Amino acid sequence: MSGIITGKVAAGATAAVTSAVENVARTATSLTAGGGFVPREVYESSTQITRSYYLGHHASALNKMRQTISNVGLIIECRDFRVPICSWNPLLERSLAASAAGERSRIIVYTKHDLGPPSGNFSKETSIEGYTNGRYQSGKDMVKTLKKYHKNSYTTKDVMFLGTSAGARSRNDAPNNDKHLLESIKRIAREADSLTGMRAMVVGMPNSGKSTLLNRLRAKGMGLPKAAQTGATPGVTRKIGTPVRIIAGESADDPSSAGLGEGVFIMDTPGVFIPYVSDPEDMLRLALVGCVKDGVIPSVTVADYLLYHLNLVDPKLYTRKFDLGKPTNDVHEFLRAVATRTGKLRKGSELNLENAADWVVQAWRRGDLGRFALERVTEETLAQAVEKAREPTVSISQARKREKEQRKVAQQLKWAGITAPPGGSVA
Ligand SMILES: Nc1nc2c(ncn2[C@@H]2O[C@H](COP(=O)(O)OP(=O)(O)OP(=O)(O)O)[C@@H](O)[C@H]2O)c(=O)[nH]1
Ligand SMILES: [Mg+2]
Repeated sequence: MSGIITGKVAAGATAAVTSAVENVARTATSLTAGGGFVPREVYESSTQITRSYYLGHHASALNKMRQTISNVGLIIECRDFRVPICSWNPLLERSLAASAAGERSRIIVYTKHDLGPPSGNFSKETSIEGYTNGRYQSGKDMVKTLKKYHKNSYTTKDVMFLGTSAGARSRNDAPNNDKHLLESIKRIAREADSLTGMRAMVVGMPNSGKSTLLNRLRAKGMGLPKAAQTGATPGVTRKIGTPVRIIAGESADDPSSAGLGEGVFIMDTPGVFIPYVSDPEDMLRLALVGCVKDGVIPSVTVADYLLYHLNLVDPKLYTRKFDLGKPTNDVHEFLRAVATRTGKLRKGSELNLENAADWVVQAWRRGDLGRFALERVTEETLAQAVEKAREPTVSISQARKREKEQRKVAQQLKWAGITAPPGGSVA
C-alpha cells in the first residue's frame, strides 16, 4: 500500500535530518555573533523529514469505522489544543461525516487545554515575554477564535475545551466541561429520538486523548470505572471498542431522561493519522505533541523545534533550569546543558544528547517547560487549513516524486545563481 510508511523510511531519513539540524544550528549561531540574542524568526524545516505516520492499523481502523458508522448518530472529534489546526484530520472527517439522513452531528473537543497557553491572569505565565509582547496567542483568544469559527458549521453542534486537573494551574485553566459535554450529548440524543438510544464514536489523531475522554464521560455520566486503556504514546488503542454506556436510558423515576431511549453508548477508536503531511513544520508540531511515535523523527530534530519555540516564547523558560548563562539557537549547546543538568551520560561520562533530547521533549509535554500552542489560530490560518484540505489526497509515492522534481528544480536554480526561498522546494 503506497500510503503506509515503514520503519525503514523513517530510519533512512534520520541521517539527512540530523545533518539538516546541524546546518540550521550553525546558521542560527552566527545570528548571535553581533551581541544580543536573536531567536530564529522562522524555522527552516528540512524537506527530508518523514512526512507520514499513516500505519497499517490506521488504514484498517478507518475502514472498520466506515463499516460501523451507519449505526452512529454522533461523532465526537478530539483535537489537541496545542496544535488545533494540524491535529484536524480532514480524511477522518470526510470519511465519517455523511449519514443516510444527511450530515451526521459532531462535537469537537479540544483536549489538553491545561497544557496550552494560559487563559487567565497567572503571575508566573504573564511574566513570560511571548505573552506580553503578543508573539504568542493567549488561551482565551484561541478559545474565542475557535468558538466563533465553528459556529458557522451546521453539523458541529458544540465545541468544547477540556483539560485534566493534573496539569491545571487554576480552576479556569482546566475547564471541567464534562457536565456540559454530557448535556450536549443528551440534547443530540433527544433530537435523534431513537428507542434503542444513540451510539456515539470518539475519533481523532493518535494520542489526542480519545480514550481518556471516553473514561471521563463514563465516570461522570454513569459513575463507572475506566473502560478504555490510555497511555502517553500514540497507538495505545488498536481496535474499535465495544460500545460502553455513558448516559442511562429512559426511566419512569427520572423525568429528565425522557427521549433518551436506551441511553447513549460510546465507542472508542484507534487514532488515525493523515496520509501525508505536506508541511514539514506540521510534522514537527505533531511529533512534539506526541501524535507521532517517538523516533519517527529524530529526537534531536524535535528538540531543536522545541528550542526554536522556547526562544520565541521566552528563553528564561530554560536558561535558568539548565544553568545556561545565555540563550542559544544551537540545539547541541542546549542539549549539552540539559544532559549535564539531568545526568544523561553514556559510558565513559560522554554526554548523551539523544537521551537529553527525549527528556526535554517529555518535560515540555508534561507542561514543565512553559505552556504554549505551536500554532496561531486566526480566521486566515483556519481558512488556509480548509483550503489545503480541499487538495486531493496525495499518496506518499506521489508526494515523494513531486518533491524529487522540486528539489531538482531548486538545484538547477542554485547552479544558475538564483536562491529559492527556504522550504520553497516543497508543495
Ligand atoms: N494534561 C492532559 N493530558 C491528557 C489530556 N487528555 C489526555 N491526556 C493524556 O494524553 C495521553 C493520551 O491519552 P489517550 O486517551 O490514551 O489518547 P488516545 O487518543 O486514546 O490515544 P491512542 O489510542 O493512542 O490514539 C495520556 O497520557 C493521557 O493521560 C488532557 O486533557 N490533559
Ligand atoms: Mg486510545
